[in-house]
Amino acid sequence: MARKISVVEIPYEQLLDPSADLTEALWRGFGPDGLGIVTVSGVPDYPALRDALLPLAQQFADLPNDVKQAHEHAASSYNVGWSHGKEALRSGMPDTHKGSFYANPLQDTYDGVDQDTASRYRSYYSPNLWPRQALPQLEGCFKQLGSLVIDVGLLLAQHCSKYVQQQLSNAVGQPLSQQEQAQLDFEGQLRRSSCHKARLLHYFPTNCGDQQQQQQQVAAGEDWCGWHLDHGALTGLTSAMYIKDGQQVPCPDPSAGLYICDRSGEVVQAAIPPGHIAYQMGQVMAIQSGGLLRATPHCVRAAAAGEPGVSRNTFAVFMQPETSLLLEAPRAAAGLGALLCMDSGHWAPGMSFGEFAEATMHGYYATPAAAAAAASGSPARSAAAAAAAGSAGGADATPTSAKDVAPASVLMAAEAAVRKRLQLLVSHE
Ligand SMILES: O=C(O)CCC(=O)C(=O)O
Repeated sequence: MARKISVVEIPYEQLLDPSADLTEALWRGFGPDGLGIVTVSGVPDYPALRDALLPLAQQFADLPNDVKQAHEHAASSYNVGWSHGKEALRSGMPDTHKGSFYANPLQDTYDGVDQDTASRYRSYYSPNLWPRQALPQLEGCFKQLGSLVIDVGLLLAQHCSKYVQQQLSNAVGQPLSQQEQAQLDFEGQLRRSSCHKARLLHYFPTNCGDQQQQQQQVAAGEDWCGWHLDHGALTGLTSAMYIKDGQQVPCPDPSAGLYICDRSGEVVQAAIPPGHIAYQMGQVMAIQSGGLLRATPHCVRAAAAGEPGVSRNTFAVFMQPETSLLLEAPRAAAGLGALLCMDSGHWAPGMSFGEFAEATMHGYYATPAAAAAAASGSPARSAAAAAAAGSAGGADATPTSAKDVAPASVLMAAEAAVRKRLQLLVSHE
């Protein structure tokens, strides 16, 4: 059984103070030994907004099928509105365990985006599709909580910039150039972006629907959400709410929930307290920091057994830069070797975020034809293609096995050297 760990906590009051020194917390949470996740406690209004939104995941899932289908959007590869059974499980079977409702919580339309960009990146630049008649309260609750999670994430991004800039200027022994500082202005890049995407997730009770198939999948170790790295900048995540018959209930299986693969390859269970917002590091900031910040390999394990009829509901907010942002690793990081030891996935120098996201998505397609079908937004895709399309809006890349995202275990010797070097830099302050 995996160890349960508590995640590094940063009080909101500290985040609000731009001069607060969060070096230690950021090092422990996002540094080379960290899990790539921190939680923020004490955010005003957060508990009430979470309590208002998460039950709506259940209510949307309970709507008649034709209503849900009317809120599907194939042209965005199901990265807008309702998505169910479009992603694939590790076995290649369509994932019917969970349903997601996707939207950009900050804007409904993209009038300022040029036509070529909008049609190339339809998963980002397709208008929101709200169920204004079927579930009118969803839009307001989704936007309110989504905006709050982004606002707090921007504060965190600002501290991450400061942290990385300090480490890098210590490493080179001089202040960074203005250009280098601008490349590391994560907060500014995210504040200007129109590519954020939030996902209201509903994991159906493990013992509803095709019980035999579900039991076989859980017995085979199939996860509710497979191992992956988020390919955006930062992902805000609420703790999950379990619901039965419209009422909140305790989690039916203590081993269900979020798991993270740590830097030594050990899989641990991460607990997010209900009053905290968690932030996971994504590949974008990992690349941009030259590996000083590490992305989080994570998955969600299903409840193996328990009371019938209990669903899991949560909300993930993928904070992402504009598709045109050039993704660069800082030159000052070259000597640290940290970049060599991290999983930068399908990134290559010179790529924009949009190209990186596209490469990430296509990298997980089973065949070029499936990739092409999904890129064209065709609904007639294979489950594997659909799985990758699930990541297109900046959600997550869904690799086929844990080994795809556990690079630390094969690079441990090099990691140890880099860790020592970085530790010296941190303690040097
Ligand atoms: O359900 C969760 O707790 C996490 C969801 C997740 O990892 C994702 O949507 O990428």
